[in-house]
Amino acid sequence: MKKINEMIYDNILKKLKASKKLGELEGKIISGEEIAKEEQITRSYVSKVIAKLIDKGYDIKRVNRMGYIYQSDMKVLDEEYIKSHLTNQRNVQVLDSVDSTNNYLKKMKKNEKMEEMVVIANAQTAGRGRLGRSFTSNNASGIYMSILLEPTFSLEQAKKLTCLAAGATAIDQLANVETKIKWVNDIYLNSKKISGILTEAATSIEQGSLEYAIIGIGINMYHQEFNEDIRKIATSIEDETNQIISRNDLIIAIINQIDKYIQHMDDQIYMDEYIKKSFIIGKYVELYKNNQLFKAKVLSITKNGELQVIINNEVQIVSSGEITRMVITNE
Ligand code: BT5
Repeated sequence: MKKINEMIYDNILKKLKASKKLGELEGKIISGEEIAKEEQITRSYVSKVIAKLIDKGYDIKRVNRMGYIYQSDMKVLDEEYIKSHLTNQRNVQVLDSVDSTNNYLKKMKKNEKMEEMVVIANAQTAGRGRLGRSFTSNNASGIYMSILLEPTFSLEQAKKLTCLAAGATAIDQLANVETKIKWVNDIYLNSKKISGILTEAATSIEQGSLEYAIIGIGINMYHQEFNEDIRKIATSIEDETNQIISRNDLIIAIINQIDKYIQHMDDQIYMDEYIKKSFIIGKYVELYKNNQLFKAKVLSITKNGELQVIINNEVQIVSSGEITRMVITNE
């Protein structure tokens, strides 16, 4: 799409916002023709600008042949607001669209010396899960963010960052729900997945030390039409609770909690939270290890975030790196 003129974009947004009076749920209807005339642009240009606003998270209803109704900016990401509410100062960048926020930080890190930062995208064109799997994140209905961390901790501790991020209870507090964790990186609400975490790190081979770590977090916030495969297993906070939670507020709460956990990493409080929320303890599972299938019963999760299981009457410890897939079974 051709770049949209910023002044026209701002004018249209202002006009839409002004149509809604304080205390009202939505603004009055504004016709596309009226906007086009005032801005001296075509109606198709108006509809392009509206599409862009919707992509950014503005709630704007299209009314067939009549125009547009402005509803709210509750879902719109606000760089400055997020930045000013973080306990630990760090740079925050909001993007309209990117292949993957994890990739973006990795590329930036390669090209320049960069301090700790957070990048958040309204949409990802190639959002990634673990082991080459993909994460659906193609519109502004979720949080898709990556946090770049400088190593204030060891490589051993970095291996537990996924558990640290998953143990963060910000979703529960803000949405007043009780989420559960499916080892190792999936967060569930009412038996469906609402969030996934992808932690990646760069190490120095010579020194055997950590160069940096990236925690990537995807959260389904608002209703969206998932494709058939995902629909069966995924849900969003809105679908489960009927609430529209501000993405900005949840982002702030998550980052602040992660920072707090990192500050007290040695205490491993996060691991207690992680274990408490894990729903696979006591369950029977099928584990895929080196393409081989093992039937197991989960006994517990260790302080290192590994799974303690019984396989063929023998107690074994398995780490997430060894397991390519895990399916919960009845027995
Ligand atoms: C994950 O992997 O769930 C990790 C997802 C991490 C996404 C964030 S977004 C910001 C940052 N940038 C990235 O590129 N990634 C991170 P995994 O456990 O491997 O789960 C992937 C599987 O979850 C897929 O194979 C689908 O079955 C399912 N899935 C895909 N999209 C989903 C969604 N939006 N909600 C729930 N499940 C989904």
